[in-house]
Amino acid sequence: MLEMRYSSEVAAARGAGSPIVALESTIITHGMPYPQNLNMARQVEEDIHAAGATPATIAVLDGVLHIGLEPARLEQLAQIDGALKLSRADLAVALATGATGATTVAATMICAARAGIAVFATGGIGGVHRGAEDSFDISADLHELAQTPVTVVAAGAKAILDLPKTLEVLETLGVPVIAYGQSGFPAFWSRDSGLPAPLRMDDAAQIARAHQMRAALGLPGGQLIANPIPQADEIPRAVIDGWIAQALDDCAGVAAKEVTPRLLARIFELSDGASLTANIALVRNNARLGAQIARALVSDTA
Ligand code: PSU
Repeated sequence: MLEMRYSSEVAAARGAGSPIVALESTIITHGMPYPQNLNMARQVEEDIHAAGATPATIAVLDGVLHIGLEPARLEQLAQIDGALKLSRADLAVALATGATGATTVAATMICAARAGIAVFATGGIGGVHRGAEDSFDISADLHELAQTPVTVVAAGAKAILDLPKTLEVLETLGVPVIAYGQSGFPAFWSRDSGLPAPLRMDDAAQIARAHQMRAALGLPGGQLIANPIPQADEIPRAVIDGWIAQALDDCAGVAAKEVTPRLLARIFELSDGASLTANIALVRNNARLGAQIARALVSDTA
């Protein structure tokens, strides 16, 4: 029924029991313009190789669930106009109807868990949008973290969101939010949001152990590893906050799945590309940490 197609390198890594890091595809189709999106996707895969793990970019192509994309397929996905943005609600319909779409954090977690992949690296998770008290716009990513056992490495939640409310919802859902190497919760393009992170860990092996402890306790859900953007690549909060405010103003009236892509695209324009440079740097940084965690998980279970 469900056809999962593994790339040759992911199939080999599964066979050998070697570490794999899942990657999402919405960041490719909806998060960045072409050709930077393709360069980013390739660089991130190389970073994971260099760190001793195998990348598995996940997407739905013509109704087939791909776990790992061969280079030609990755190139094709990066250029598709009108690829769907698939979250938890859309995944089964896309597979049943032969559609082509990219997976969000939520959908990538579902597919990774299904393929036995425990670690997933992305840019920033979705969360509670500003004004959610009126719009009720809360990303399905948060509920996914509460129910699907995948460790997600992200640079916090995107700073376009209401970060205090995002942290509140994660707490309500019982999702461990663990800052890596610092005490503050990172804010995507900037290292610090000014908000304390609920938990802190400084070591990939300990993060891997915490992942296993949740399973041992019989707890559903994953953990969010909030990995700050490297210092040299960050955009100061005062600077990015100005662009975010302007973008929110310019995108007033945009709703649902369109909100995040439109805001990211507007901030890209306003920042003259600086937001994209930072975004690429933070995804690569998350990929490297994801590979370390995946390696620690494998050596712990060997
Ligand atoms: N990280 C990035 N850029 C992105 C995303 C993550 O650096 O575009 C995507 C992820 O796929 C995430 C989605 O799940 O943005 C959030 O969308 P929404 O707010 O509509 O749930």
